[in-house]
Amino acid sequence: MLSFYTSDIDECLNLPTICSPGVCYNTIGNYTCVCPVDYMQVNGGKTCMDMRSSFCYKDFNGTCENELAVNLTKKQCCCGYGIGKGWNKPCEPCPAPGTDAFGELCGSKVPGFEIDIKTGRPVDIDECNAIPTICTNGLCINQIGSFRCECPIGFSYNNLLICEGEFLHEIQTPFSCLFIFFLALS
Ligand SMILES: [Ca+2]
Repeated sequence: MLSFYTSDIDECLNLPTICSPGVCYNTIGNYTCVCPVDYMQVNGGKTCMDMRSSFCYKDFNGTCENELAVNLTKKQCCCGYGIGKGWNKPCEPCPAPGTDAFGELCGSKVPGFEIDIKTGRPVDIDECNAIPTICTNGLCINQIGSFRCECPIGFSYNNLLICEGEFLHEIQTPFSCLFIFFLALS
């Protein structure tokens, strides 16, 4: 016989990884996640967010490459615009933008955005604020969906996301000074 009341869906049974790596408890019309140490219950207890800080790598080419100078959470590393492609030791590749896995981790399938837990809408990630060492020696400018780093003269933006001092190409001889010097000698 059909119940007059809405029958309960067991989310824990239907979506076994919904609380991963936490434990899912089904309730009538709802569910809640109990999260392990270093994970935070977010989204009103609907998911567990990984709060562990670990190595973040700018590039991933079969293995993690170009380790950044600061440890980040997986979310900080993988979700910001142009930050990381790999995380942790041993190395875990970040999910590819546009995939469900990316959406699950970041809240949005588009890099540079996260879901505002209050409104449920995508909001820009302020990479300049979220990642302490980003754009070291330069000026970090947050942009909607991205950020940019302006390096002072003599510095260039490197693949570790910092402004690196360039070696002076050569010390140019101040010809005018030499000319005056020879004039003085003659
Ligand atoms: Ca941004």
